[in-house]
Amino acid sequence: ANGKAATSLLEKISAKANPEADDATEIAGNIVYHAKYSPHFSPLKFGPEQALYATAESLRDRLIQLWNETYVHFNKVDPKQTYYLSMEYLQGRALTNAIGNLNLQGPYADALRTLGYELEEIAEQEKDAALGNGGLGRLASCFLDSMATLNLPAWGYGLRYRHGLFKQIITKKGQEEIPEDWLEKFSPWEIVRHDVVFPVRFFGKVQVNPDGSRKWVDGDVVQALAYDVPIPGYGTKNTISLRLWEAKARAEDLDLFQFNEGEYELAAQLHSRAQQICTVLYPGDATENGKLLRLKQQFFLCSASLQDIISRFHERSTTEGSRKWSEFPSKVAVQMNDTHPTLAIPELMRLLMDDNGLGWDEAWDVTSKTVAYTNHTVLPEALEKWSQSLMWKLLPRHMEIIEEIDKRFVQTIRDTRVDLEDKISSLSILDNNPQKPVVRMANLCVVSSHTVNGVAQLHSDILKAELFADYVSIWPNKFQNKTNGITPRRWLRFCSPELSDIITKWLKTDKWITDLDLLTGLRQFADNEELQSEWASAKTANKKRLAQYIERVTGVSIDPTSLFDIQVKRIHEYKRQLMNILGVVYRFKKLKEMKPEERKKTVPRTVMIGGKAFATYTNAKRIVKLVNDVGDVVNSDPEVNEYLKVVFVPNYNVTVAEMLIPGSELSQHISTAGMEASGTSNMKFALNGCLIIGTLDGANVEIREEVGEENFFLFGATADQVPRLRKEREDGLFKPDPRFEEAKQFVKSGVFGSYDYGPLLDSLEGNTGFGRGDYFLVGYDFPSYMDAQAKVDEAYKDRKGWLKMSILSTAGSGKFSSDRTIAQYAKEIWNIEACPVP
Ligand code: NBG
Repeated sequence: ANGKAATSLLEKISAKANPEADDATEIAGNIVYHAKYSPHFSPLKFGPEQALYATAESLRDRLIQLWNETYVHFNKVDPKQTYYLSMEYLQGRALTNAIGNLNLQGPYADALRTLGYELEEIAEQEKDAALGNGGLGRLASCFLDSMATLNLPAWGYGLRYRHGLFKQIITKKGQEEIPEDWLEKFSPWEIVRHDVVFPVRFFGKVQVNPDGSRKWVDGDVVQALAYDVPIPGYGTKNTISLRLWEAKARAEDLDLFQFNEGEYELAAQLHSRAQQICTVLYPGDATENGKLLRLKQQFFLCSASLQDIISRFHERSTTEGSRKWSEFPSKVAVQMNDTHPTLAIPELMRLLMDDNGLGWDEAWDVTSKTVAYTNHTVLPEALEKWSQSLMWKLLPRHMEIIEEIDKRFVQTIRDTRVDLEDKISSLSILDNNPQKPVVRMANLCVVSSHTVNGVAQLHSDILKAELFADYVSIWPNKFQNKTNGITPRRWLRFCSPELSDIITKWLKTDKWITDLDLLTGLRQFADNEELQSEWASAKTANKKRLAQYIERVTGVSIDPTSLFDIQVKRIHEYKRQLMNILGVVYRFKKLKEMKPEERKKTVPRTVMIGGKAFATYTNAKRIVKLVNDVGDVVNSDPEVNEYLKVVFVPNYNVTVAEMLIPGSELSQHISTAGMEASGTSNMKFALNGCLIIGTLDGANVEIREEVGEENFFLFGATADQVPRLRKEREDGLFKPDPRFEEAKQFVKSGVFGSYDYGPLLDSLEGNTGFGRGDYFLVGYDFPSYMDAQAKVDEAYKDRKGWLKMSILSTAGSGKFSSDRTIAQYAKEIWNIEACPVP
């Protein structure tokens, strides 16, 4: 469609706002209404972008209505509510999801067609809301979808970053980062709540009152202003909120005197300091300034959210008088998504004691019954530790409270557990090492929370056996597992409508969309030729769509009949993209050495790798560069490029994932065992009938159990072998496989260009002065990885066999619905119940 034609169509349809519109004509009227009367652009232009905003606003009307009904209903029933605190949400696009959850695809597609557009074309215009880094942020977004769908009384709380995760572009130098700009125009989904504003203090000092009570005073005060994003449930009226805070200075913080003197920057100092807080997601914390800003962000989220939660608790007081604080834990559950919102603990203590007059014991009782903590990693570098001096400076009252929590905890251990005497220095919250005194946030979480959970069975077992073992001996019942999940709406129903329709047809119901265990019903048809052929045509359609996308963004043309092999996730040494690309290098070398007729017998493959590297993570960036360099050489090699293509997919994000996953046939989840807490893309791939090559790590273990070991390409060391293997490596007892040596040598020979890969490859050596002596055991796992890859090729030659495995993979993925995960949190951690809007 073109904008001009659409504009003239627009003039033919009468504008009428009706939030309850559900047939195509009325919806079209609604869209036209917004194009005309909520104008964000010059009049008489109705290009695809204008159409997106008007369409989104027409949906928003309906969502606001449902939202208000939900809020009124929660207010009336007054159930216990969950508040999910997370520094990250990777929402992606919202249009297709909202239309799908409201079950309005047909009418919306028709309405837009009368206006000259295809729904898909309009959906394409939307920018991703990328307020997160990776799995942890996407998990939070899947959880919101499930909370709404399960009718749970719940809220998400986060920050409204002006710039989300950077945009990755690939140049001759490798990855470059440019700022992302989801709010460049504005987001049609958020609604600012000018009446929801809370003050948040930084710096200042502690004042001791004559009665001995303490109060935090002075310093800078910024305002937290709420922006709400509607989260519609699937097939329900319930629509909940993701509340994102923005930092603002007050008008009186502008120093007019200085301004009139011409000192503009000085005059607006507080404004610009407030603005910095929500400017970017996760600023690099390598510098002192970066650290301070990140800590400010964390506190800002916690303080604003808790003030809001407390005010809601009061708002719902009965006429007989205000509520007792002891009831708080029966009305409020706070879930901390990793340690990033740990400051919720001392902030809740402070609000209860200093602002509401509770004593220590009472405040502690309320706090520890309210907060729970999810751990998402065992990587030591990701376990947050904040410098005590920085904390004293920014949050002096909170440091007093943390000291007191620590003191009381240590005393209890001394009094009751003499056997743990020599463990106290590692169990305590404060690490008072004079070189570098820090606060250990994970310890503060474990000591203060009523429940601590890991995110996959293996990960939870490792937490209990290693990281938190001594705490387990103190509180054996505190620790749980909640295996992650993904929303089947976004990750199957909406991203692969073709496959979804086939599933619905064969199961004779679409109930699987909210009851994913029903997918097991596909098992009985796994051998059925008719299903197999339908399955194959859906996969082929998705592969073709993906091939077009790849050609458009990279210029590389790929063969849709080749095996599509994908690895997408943040680039990290423990995730071992380097093993993947070295495997590709080896395959390339062998293909080069083959005679043409031999090559013809091989299985053609397209290897796609995508993901962002943290801007200052040098080895990760080298890996990105290597994948691109290998791709350049392989793809332009006329002897080989019929049999092998290597593509680096730029700027991996939620929307790109929605394109890649449905078109995948093999996906790689190949982290060193014990290091990936769960992984969630593994679940998305398996659900879409993609087979996994992987290690026994994170949720792979459970996926393999569910889909059946014959449908999973397993390789590599197990988590319990890893320490011994590292030791052997150190002791020089490791004998590398010749294939591994050959692949590395080939890279070193300069075949892939002049970039110096020496330092990257040195990280794989056991006895050089560099790196960590192949800490991630790429060398050890390489031979079994290559053997598993050979099995993949063999299996792919058997087309029927492969389709069967693919169907069984989908059939076995029911467990990995985030509906299951959230139902378990609700029952076993939050103690909340569904509260459906009638
Ligand atoms: C990540 C893990 C993943 C896991 C997600 C969601 C962090 C700190 N952890 O394995 O690395 O799937 O969390 O739980 O981002």
